[in-house]
Amino acid sequence: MKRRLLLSLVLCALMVDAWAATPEIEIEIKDHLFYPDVVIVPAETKVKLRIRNLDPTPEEFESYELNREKVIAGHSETVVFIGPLVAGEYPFFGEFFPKTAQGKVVVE
Ligand SMILES: [Cu+2]
Repeated sequence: MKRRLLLSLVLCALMVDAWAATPEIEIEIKDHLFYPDVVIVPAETKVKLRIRNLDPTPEEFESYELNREKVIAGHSETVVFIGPLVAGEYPFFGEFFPKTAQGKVVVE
């Protein structure tokens, strides 16, 4: 019983540590474009994307390669966690305005 408690305390500490170390990157959506449209992140690292939609219309952050899909209401923000990923390029787009809203995550 005691040993189990100790183990869960250690696991908990590790999780807090990993969470605190998660790098955060901000992406803005404005006039149906992503700023920046190229996001560079380190390989094998979990990354937090904070996506801020400055447009009055909703947008959906979507990426087949990242296996992520999330609607962001107008004038609001959301958080999407990605990774850990191997080096490469992972395109994303705004599903509601796919002609203009395009970008990619470059993992290196
Ligand atoms: Cu979608």
